[in-house]
Amino acid sequence: MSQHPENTATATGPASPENPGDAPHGEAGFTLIELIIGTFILVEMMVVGYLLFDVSTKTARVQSDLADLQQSQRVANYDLVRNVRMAGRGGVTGPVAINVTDNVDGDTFTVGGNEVVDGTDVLTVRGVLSNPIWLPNTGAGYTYDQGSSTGTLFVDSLNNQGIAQDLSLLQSVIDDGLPVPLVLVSLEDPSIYAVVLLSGGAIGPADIDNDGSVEPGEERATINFDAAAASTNNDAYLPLSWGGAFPQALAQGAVPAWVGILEEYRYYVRNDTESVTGGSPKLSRAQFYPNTNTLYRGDAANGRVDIADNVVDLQIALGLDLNDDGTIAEDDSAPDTDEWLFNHEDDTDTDQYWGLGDADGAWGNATLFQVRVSTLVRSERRDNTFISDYLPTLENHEVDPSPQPADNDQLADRRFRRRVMRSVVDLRNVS
Ligand SMILES: [Ca+2]
Ligand SMILES: [Ca+2]
Ligand SMILES: [Ca+2]
Ligand SMILES: [Ca+2]
Repeated sequence: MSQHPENTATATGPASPENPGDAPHGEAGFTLIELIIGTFILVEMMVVGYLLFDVSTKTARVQSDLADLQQSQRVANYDLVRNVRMAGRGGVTGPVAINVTDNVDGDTFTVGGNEVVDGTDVLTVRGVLSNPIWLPNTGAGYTYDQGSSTGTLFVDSLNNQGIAQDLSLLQSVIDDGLPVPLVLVSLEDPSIYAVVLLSGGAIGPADIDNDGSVEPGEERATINFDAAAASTNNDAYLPLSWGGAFPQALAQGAVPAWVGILEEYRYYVRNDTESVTGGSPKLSRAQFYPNTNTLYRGDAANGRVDIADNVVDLQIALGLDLNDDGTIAEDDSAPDTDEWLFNHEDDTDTDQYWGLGDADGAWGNATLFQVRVSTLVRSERRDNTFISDYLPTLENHEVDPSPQPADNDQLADRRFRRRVMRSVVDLRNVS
């Protein structure tokens, strides 16, 4: 308590030199000049601050655009590569498994009623891609009647090796009467296969292990197929068979080695003209009944499953071993004569590869080893301080007409940041 008076004395003591109250009168405020200079400095600082803020905002935006672009491209390539890798699963080969519609005409070409960006490629992938592959019951029999071109086989909930088989897809396809194709693969020669209409059947309890009683879960699918040319979709299905028709090896009675439901997906760059923002092109995927233009389950939603935004180009090149030496020769200086199809504008000799069943040219006889998938993705927004690097071509498709943008349209295209991603897929199931 004895300290208090001293403290009080200090507080009420003589004014210190720092006390403004004691300052000379002339220094009490700012002169007009000082005010002007001070304001000027303040404005300068605000301008600098704004510029720094603006630069950092722009930098952040560019970085976020680049991150979006890379993410979009990863998603696109992941989905493409995964399905290309699976192409041919279930036994189908060559152009049946992988096909390309090269540099489509955007004015006329559509996929499932959707517009496609001009000059991009459409990639068709076929195989038993997401569906199960079943081993038919060898004891229950297999019939094929040459007169009516129809047959029957049996798939059990446990196969001959005692492994469980999921019959739910068969159940739903039969219940819904979907005109899907079966792939039947010959037991004698697995390179021989048929693609035929699944025409009906039934699934029900059966004593599949022959122990005299039907236990829970013991089920047998009776699958009817129809190889008559006039039957639904068979004009599209039968040509996908080995040799282009129902093969003799399967007509003569041996149980197929395995069976599956063939799927087909088409990847394309969708011209999103409905978007209110002017439409960013998208990588999209459509599912069809194979080799037809009928969407799976007749559902328009199966015509456009959008995978990634801002994908402006999809280009596919096929590595075909023309000289049978087991490798794909690449020659960047002579892409017109190497073993890649569709990496040069002179790679026009394509009908042989496409002609299902009548492949007779060099490309048509060659083994498909590799598929090269290239995507060009751009940022969501233009950056008006930026011109992207000159990209003359992506595979056999022209991207930039000239090194420097020659008009406003070309300049507008080059204002986007862009990125090419290229993946080479070694095919496991296609030979
Ligand atoms: Ca192309
Ligand atoms: Ca039983
Ligand atoms: Ca070669
Ligand atoms: Ca070439």
